[in-house]
Amino acid sequence: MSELAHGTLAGLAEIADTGRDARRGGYSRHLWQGPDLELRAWFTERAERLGLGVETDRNGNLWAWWGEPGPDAVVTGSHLDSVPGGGAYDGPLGVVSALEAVARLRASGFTPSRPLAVLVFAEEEGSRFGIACLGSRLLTGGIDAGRARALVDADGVTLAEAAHRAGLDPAHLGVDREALARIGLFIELHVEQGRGLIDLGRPVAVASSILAHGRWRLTVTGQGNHAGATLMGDRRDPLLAAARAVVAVQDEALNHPGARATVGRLEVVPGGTNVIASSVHAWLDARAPTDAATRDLVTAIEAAVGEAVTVNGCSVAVTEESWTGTVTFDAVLVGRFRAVLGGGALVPALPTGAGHDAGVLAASVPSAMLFVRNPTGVSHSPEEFAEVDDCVAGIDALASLLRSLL
Ligand code: HGY
Ligand code: MN
Ligand code: MN
Repeated sequence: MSELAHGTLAGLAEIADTGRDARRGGYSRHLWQGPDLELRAWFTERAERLGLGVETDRNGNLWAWWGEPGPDAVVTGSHLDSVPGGGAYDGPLGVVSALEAVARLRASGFTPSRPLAVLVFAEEEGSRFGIACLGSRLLTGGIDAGRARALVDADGVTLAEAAHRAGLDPAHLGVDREALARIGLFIELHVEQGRGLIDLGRPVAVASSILAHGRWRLTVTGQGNHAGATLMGDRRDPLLAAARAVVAVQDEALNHPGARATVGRLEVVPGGTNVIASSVHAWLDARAPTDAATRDLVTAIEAAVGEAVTVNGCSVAVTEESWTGTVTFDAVLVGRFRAVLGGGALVPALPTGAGHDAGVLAASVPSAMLFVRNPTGVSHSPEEFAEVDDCVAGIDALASLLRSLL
C-alpha cells in the first residue's frame, strides 16, 4: 500500500499496520478489541482534524458531523471492523472515501444546505459476537436489545459486558429512534466483492440489490471417547458427521439456482488430538436470490444434514442466528445517482451477494451504495484489492453525489 502513502488515500496507508494478523494473513479487527479501538481513535482524530464533531451513539456507532447534528442529514460511511484475516478495503475504503469526499467539499468552499455526517458502524462483520451488521441492526431495532446484550464472544464475554468496558451503558443498547430520525439518506461506498465491474470494464457501480442471507448454527452431537481404546465400529464421532453435513450443504446449494451456502467455521468440543469429539458446532451461511428461495434452501439443508449425521450415529440441532431478507435498493434513487454520475452506460447497477449496513438501513431510510472495482474479484481475504485510480473514481463519484444532495 506504499503508493497510497500520499494523496487522497493516505487514510488507508495510515491504518495499514493496524490489526495485521500474522497467523492468518490480512487483518483481524474485531469490535472493541485492540485494533478496533485504535481505528476508532484514528477515525476520531482524522474527523476532528477535518473540523467534524465526533460522537458515539448508544450502540457504539461513530458519527462525525459537519455542522450541528440535525434532521434530514446526508450520511455516508461504512465500517472499520473486519472478518478474521480479512482484506484492507472491505469497510475502511468506505470510511476513508467518505472523509476524503468531505475534505474535498470543505476545501472547495462548499457550504452544505443540510447536515452531513460520516458514520462508522460497529461490528459489521459479526466477527466477535456472531451477528453481522450488529451496529445497524441495533440502531434500527433489527435485533432485540435483550437478545443482543446476551450475545457472547469466544471468551464468554457478553455484549453487555463488552459495551460497558467500552464506556457505553448496556441498558441503552437497542433501537435509537432519535439517531435514526436524523438520517435523511445514507450512502455506503464499498469495494466490490465479486467480478461484476471486472466483467463490465468499469471502475464504479451503483448497487441494485442484495441477496437474502442468514446464519445458522448446526450443533452435531455424538459421543466423546478415547481415540486409542474405541474401535472404529463403536464410534459416534460428531466430526465425521459434521464432515458429511458440510458436503450435504454444498450438494443442496448446487441444487438451488443462484444459491450460495458455506460452512466456514467449526468448533470441535472438547478438541483434543487423542479425543473423539463429543460435539461439533458448525456455522452455516446461506444466501439465495429471494427470501423464499433462501428459506427453501435452508429447509433442504436441514433435512439433508439431519440424514447425513445419522450415518455416524449422531444427531443435529439447527438454530437460526440471524436473517436478512432480500434488499432491493430504491430504483428511483439508483436511477438518479446513475444520472448524476454520467448515465447508465458509464455507471452500471450491480447486484451483490454480500451483506451491508446500507442493506439493513434500507428498511428504515432511503439508502444506496457505490461499488469500486476489485481486480482480484476476491474479498474476505488478503487478496481483496482496489487500484488507486479506481478508488479515486469512487471518491469522485461519492463527492459528486454528496454535492448534488447537499
Ligand atoms: O457477510 C457479509 O456479506 C458481509 O460482508 N458482512
Ligand atoms: Mn465483509
Ligand atoms: Mn463490508
